[in-house]
Amino acid sequence: MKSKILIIGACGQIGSELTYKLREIHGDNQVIASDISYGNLDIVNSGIFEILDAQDATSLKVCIEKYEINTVYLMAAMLSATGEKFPMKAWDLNMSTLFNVLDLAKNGQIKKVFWPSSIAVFGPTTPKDGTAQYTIMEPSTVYGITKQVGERWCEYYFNKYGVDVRSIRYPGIISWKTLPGGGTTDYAVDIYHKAIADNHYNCFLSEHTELPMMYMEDAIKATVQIMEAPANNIKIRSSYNLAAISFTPKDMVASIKKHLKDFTIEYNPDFRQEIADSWPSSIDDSHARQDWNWKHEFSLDDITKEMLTNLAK
Ligand code: AKB
Repeated sequence: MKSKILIIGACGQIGSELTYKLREIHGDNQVIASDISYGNLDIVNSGIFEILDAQDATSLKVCIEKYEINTVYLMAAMLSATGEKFPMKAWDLNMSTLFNVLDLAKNGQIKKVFWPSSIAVFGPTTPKDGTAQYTIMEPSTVYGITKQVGERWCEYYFNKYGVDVRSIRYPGIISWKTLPGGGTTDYAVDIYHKAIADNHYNCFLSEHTELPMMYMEDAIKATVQIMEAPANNIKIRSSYNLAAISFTPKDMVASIKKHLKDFTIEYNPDFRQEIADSWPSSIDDSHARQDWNWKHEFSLDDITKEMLTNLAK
């Protein structure tokens, strides 16, 4: 089956880079980028682009039929920090878009679905170090609740209706091309921008807050890998733990100082500290490594070098 792909949320941090990568692999005309607004002109002008509100089931169906789409990457979501400000909006957006996509797949109009989950499915009662695939999951953010519930529904649609849905629990993702928006891990991107602009950063998390993180190139590689793996290799139909590295803001400062020796930081934790404190410090992703050969490449120092070099251009 030749893939005809729709990316929902293509203007966002992961959606934009996924669009470029999938066009490289499948060809420009095979990949339709869509978003609710013209949020990223590079993406809008980079190939076929549709304005699409995936909360509206009819508009989504029309778009799927117009382009004879068989594969959907549902990257639109309200993230953890914004979700705490607008709980019902986060619930409505994150759940309705998922149901709209899963239902089209259940009816046979879509053959394959990618849906991102997150480390936010874990909560304050989850063991923090080397968090296992199967463990206590009592998320305390609305975003985490939507991801946990979404995982259960993905598994349900696979078991009951045979929907080929695949998912990854992304950690914080670091990239220089498109800014993240509304997440708790966003500090790990902001810090590089401010390092280049001001040689100083005002950090909204405390210096010892350790969180799982990953460079965008690794995240895109994992996304492509899980979607290309034979269906039989995908043993987990809720969502896979996925990990690369874990570090604290203090570790980042040490890494940045290797390039910018006068870089300074101050710590002023805000409401996002409580969210970060409820998440794991590190993740055991051995199932992803076993089932579809996942392996990360980028260390913290690799990421720092890439970020500072590209942002300074
Ligand atoms: C967030 O911080 O909300 C996201 C995530 C970890 O899913 N980056």
